[in-house]
Amino acid sequence: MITGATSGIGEACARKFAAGGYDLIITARRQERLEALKRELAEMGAAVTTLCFDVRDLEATKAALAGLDGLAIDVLINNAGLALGLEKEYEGDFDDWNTMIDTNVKGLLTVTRLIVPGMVKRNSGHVINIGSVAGDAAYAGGAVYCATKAAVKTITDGLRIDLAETAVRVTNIKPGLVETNFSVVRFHGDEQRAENVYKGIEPLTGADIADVAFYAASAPKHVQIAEVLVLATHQASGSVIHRD
Ligand code: NDP
Ligand code: 8X3
Repeated sequence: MITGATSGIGEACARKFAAGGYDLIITARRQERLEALKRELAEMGAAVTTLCFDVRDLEATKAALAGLDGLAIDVLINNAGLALGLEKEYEGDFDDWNTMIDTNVKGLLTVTRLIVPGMVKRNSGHVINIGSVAGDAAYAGGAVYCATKAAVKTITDGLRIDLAETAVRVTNIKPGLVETNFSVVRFHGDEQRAENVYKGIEPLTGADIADVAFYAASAPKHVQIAEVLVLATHQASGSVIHRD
């Protein structure tokens, strides 16, 4: 099950796991894109269920997941998320803050809370959370987004501790710059500004992150890839990026 599968990292994960023989539950808010991806993945031989809901909406999330009717989920990729804005903290937009916190933190928690009990019952499963290098340290204009990804790190660590007595594995993948729709969303549709983020550096792709997620899920059962920081070669940290 992959949340936020209509674009970027989630979509790439869907392709990678389908190619690797998994059946898929793909979720996001845009039904048409889910259906288009479903058709593509079905051609690869995957059985695909689409669930259209907003992870910020607790009741809608509960209702959508209840519809799975006990389907066993082997791997949950908590990927749905976003950054909004790059303003100084003292000038930030209240709605942007709420959307980031509600999606990246509370939405991830909600899905986790609803899916993990089944994994515990079966004593089998894997939760892969998409954190970020942004969770390692704040960068200019990124305080609230960075804080949500620091929260993802802590929430992931806490889940791993709470599941240590089970065979369920927990992974935090922390990408750096990945060229997806992320920056277009961050800059509220300003494509020119979004393009500038990836100028002068070869960024990661969604497929690069999907490779890491697939590796973590494919590791022998006694191996738990707890955390992975994945950066473009010319990125050294959240704020050190060498550009030609
Ligand atoms: P995209 O914008 O390309 O994809 C984001 C996905 O999340 C979309 O499928 C979107 O689907 C879904 N989504 C967003 N909000 C919600 C919501 N409220 N409910 C359900 N689904 C939602 O960005 P990325 O692929 O880059 O981002 C994926 C994850 O990776 C995010 O958590 C992001 O923070 C993280 N990340 C990204 C990096 C980057 O540089 N790109 C680096 C590090 C981490 P829809 O709009 O259809 O709902
Ligand atoms: C996304 C990567 O560096 O733009 O989490 O915050 S960054």
